[in-house]
Amino acid sequence: MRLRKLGAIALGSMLAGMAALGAAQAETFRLSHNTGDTTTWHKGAERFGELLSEATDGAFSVRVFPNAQLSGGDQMKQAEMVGRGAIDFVVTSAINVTPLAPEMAVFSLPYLYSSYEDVDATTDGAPGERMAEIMAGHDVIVLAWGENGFREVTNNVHPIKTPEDLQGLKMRVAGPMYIDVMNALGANPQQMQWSETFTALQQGVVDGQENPIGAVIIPQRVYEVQKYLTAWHYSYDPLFLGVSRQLWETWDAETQEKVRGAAIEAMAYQKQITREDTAKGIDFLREQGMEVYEPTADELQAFREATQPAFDTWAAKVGEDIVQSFQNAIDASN
Ligand code: X2X
Repeated sequence: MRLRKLGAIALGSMLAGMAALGAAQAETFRLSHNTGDTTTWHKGAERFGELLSEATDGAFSVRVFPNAQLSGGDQMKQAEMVGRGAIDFVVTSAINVTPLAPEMAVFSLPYLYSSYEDVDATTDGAPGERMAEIMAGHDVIVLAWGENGFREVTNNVHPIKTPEDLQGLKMRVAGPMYIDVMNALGANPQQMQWSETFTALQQGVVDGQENPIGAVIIPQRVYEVQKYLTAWHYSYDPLFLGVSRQLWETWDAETQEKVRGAAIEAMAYQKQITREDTAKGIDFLREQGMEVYEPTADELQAFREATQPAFDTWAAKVGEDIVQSFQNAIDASN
């Protein structure tokens, strides 16, 4: 009797274990991004995981790794790792893939865009498709565009109102194009990982940096270590959600549709919260004690002229025809 009961218990727990195994058969994919876990990048990535899990009735799940952990802290290396199948998904910004695909620098050319309408005309149109094809050539399938945003400059030395105010400032930059832009403005640029920048600002290793307000500056509390912000809108940076081609090609068309659908919805959400947080961002930053300067049209023109040499250098690297296709889409939207 006793033995029988024990046997029944053993069988019961074996069955429970098998059921748990069945549930655990959900495939878990790894998604890398290169900002902290408070940003709209992270929220968009988490939303993608939820939507994908729903769309596949729990068969797929996503684990999000912030701060470029999966690429040893190197934000520029993520896309290349996705390309060779070492990482499944990535949420990253165009700037970070320029070592792999220099054409992606087109989005961030200084003063290419004047408004969100301009931006949307390119990411939602033929230029966005063309850039996705270029990324597919590097085995990264772009599933949807999101938003890092218009990049604004902060520093701890003095307000920046003219290009002369940047003279000699030590500026942290994310990638190679910004080295040329900052040099054109007379600053001393230094390329650095984003995950190391807060400490570098805090310790005065650099005087300033530039990043979007809603997606990065506010959620990563840059205002705690920076006094001055100038809303000069000098460069735009899109995000994209991408998947490794190797993984993508293991799925049938129906599954691919589910994955793409989840990505589009998640990035639409990410873009929406980024724009909302940016719209209320300047007031918030002032409340936190930052001195925010909003340049006049003439002052913006002076920044535009000063950065023109860097625009020209990078337009040549990107390819004139790509730059032209972006400009055409922007003109058509105005
Ligand atoms: O490193 C940056 O400045 C960031 C977070 O905006 C990018 O990934 C380009």
